[in-house]
Amino acid sequence: MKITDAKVFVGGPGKNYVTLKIYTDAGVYGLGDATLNNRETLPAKYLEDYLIPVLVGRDPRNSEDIWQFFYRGAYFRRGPIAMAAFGAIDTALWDIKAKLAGMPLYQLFGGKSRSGAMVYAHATGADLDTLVESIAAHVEQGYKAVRVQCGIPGMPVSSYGVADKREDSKHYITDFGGIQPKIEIWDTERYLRYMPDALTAVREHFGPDLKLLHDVHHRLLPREAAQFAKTVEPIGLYWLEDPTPAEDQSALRYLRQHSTVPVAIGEVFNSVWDCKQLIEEELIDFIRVAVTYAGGITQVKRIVDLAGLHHVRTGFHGAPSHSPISMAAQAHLNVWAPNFGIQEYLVLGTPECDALFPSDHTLENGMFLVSDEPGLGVDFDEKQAQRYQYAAGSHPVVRLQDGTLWNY
Ligand code: KDG
Ligand code: MG
Repeated sequence: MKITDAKVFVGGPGKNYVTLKIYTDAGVYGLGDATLNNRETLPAKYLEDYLIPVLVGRDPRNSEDIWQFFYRGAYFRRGPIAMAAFGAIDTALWDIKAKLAGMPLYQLFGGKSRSGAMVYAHATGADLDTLVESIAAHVEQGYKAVRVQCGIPGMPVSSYGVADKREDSKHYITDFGGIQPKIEIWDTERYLRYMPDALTAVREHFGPDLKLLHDVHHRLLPREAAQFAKTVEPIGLYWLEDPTPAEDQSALRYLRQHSTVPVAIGEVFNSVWDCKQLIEEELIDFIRVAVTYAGGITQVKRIVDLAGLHHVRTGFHGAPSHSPISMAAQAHLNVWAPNFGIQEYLVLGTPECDALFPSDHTLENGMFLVSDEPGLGVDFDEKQAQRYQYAAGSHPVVRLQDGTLWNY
């Protein structure tokens, strides 16, 4: 059995999804997602120039060997661009394997450990009242867990994860108005003064059962993060995400010594090596890697297994940038993983997105219910894909009030 061709498609409704389709001589094809948010053309180019020409002719069933071949063969290993490209190939090969087996993908991992995966949605408000409304709307729809991000009084531009307007809430991460980034202003002191009270008010309003998550998006120094974690401890957060910049992993030791707040990290990690120290030292509670740019299913499954040895649960990244292909791959991992925690899930299901990626995965009462179709259970409509093309976009860039650059 041989791979006969592979194509890359860039574009989508309001997103630059990077979709890989691998064709075989057995009449079965596989799908992968290499959407590296805001740098989408790079994994696409990596696939087209360096990987696809070497992939054609290989046996698609040897997904492990193909992964190792590209990873070791690159010599300059890891990094989000390469890992997104390898990940797309790997996901497509698992899709092919499961289709050949005539089974939904989760069966190849060991079957279902649960009926569905609890997801969390994003609630956002430029002020506390709007945030409370946004949370209430999610609770009404059946969500058991929400991430809460709130504007900070006196902050000149809204802070991370805060939509200026309610209808912006799914698009605040990327501005598709061109390659020139918007500037956000950050003020740690105001954040530290305001956010604990805002989170307390939310907890009091919604009671003890709703799972509340909060994303600091790498903005605090280790001592500030420890102080924040200690202060918000009585609120009973489900997790505190990315309290410090991801590069300095030992910073988490300081936080751990001062607080028992559950910590979630890893959305910018690309390999098991990035996760190793945090997991082995038990400095985190949830690992946030994504199939999209952490090397695909082969690599992420390895990370999940390592995490399981250290009581670390999964909380895969699921920002709106991921396409339904990698969200489906994660859904299969989620129903299998013995150490599953929660899944971030921003409903992608606009009619345009459903037409481009038809699937019968469903979301019911805040639970993601995985399809039982053979493979990933998601398809890609090449005709629909012709409607879309790449649009330049950018994440915001963050500065302090005096102009100093800070972490987005
Ligand atoms: O591309 C960057 C986004 O994926 C990121 O900012 C979203 O932090 C994020 C989250 O938790 O979803
Ligand atoms: Mg995050």
